[in-house]
Amino acid sequence: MLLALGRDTKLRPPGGAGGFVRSSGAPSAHSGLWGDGCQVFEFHQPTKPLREIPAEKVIDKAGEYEISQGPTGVSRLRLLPGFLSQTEADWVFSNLLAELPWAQKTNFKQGQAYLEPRLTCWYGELPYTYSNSTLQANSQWPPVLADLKGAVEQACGRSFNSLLCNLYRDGKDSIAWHSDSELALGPQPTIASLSLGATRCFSLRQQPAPEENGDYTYVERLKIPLGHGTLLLMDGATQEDWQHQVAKEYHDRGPRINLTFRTIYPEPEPGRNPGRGAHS
Ligand SMILES: O=C(O)CCC(=O)C(=O)O
Repeated sequence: MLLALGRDTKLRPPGGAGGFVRSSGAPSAHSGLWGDGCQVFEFHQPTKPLREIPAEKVIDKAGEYEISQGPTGVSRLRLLPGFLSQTEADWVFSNLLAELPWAQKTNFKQGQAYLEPRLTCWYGELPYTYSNSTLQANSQWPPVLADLKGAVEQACGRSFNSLLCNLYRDGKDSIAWHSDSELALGPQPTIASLSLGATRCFSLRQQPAPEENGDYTYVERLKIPLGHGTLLLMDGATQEDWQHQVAKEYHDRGPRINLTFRTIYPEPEPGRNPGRGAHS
C-alpha cells in the first residue's frame, strides 16, 4: 500500500502541506523512510495546518442565536418550537392543505423554463418576482392566514405585509440553496417562517469570502429540524451572509406546509432586480 502510494506522481496532498516526498539516495537513519530498494519516499509532517471543513452544527432548541458577525452586521435566528400547540397546528395544517389554491410555479433559468419542485401560493398587496417569474398580487387573505399573521407579528415584534406559502407534497419536493435577497424585500429583511406537517431539515450555509471564488467547501453550515408548529425568525444580515435550502430526502416524508411572512416593497425598475440566489 505504501509503496503503491510512493510510486504515484501525486506525492503531496494539494497545497503542499506535507505527505510523501521522493528522496534521492539510499534509505538513511531518518524516521519515516520507505523504499523498495530502487526508490525511497520520505514522509514529511505538514508544515502548515491542514484546512478543516467545519462540522455542521445543529440548532434544535428554542432560543436566539447569533450565527455570524461580519462587516454586513449580525446574522440572527430565533427558534420557537411549539409556537402553535399540537391541536392548533393539526387544525391549521389540514385546513390549509385542503383550502389554499396550491399551484406549481414555472421559473426560468438562463431562458429555460422549469417547474418548481413544490407547490406555492402568495398573499400580498404587491406581486412577488423571484427566479424570473412573478406571483401576482392577491389580497384575499383567508381568515386563518390573517389570524396567523397577527400571532406571528406579535411574537416577532414586527409587521409583515405578505406571505409565501410552500407545500412540499413528499420528501422529493424541495427548495434549492438561495437567499431571500430580492430587492423588493429591502435591505436586511426579517423573514418569519412557520412550519406545519412533516418535519424537514432546514439547512443554512454561510456565503464564502470573495477569495474563495464561490467555493462553499469550507463555509459554516447549520441544520435546523423544523417540526409541526415551529416558528423560525431570520433577521439582520442572514439573507446577505447566508443561504438556505430544504433538500430532497431519501426517506419517505409526509406533506409539509411552510409559511414565510415577509415585508415587500414596490418592485424597482425592470432590469434593476438581479436577485441573488435563484430558488428552484
Ligand atoms: O420551507 C422552508 O422552510 C423554506 C422556504 C424558503 O426557503 C422560502 O420560501 O424562501
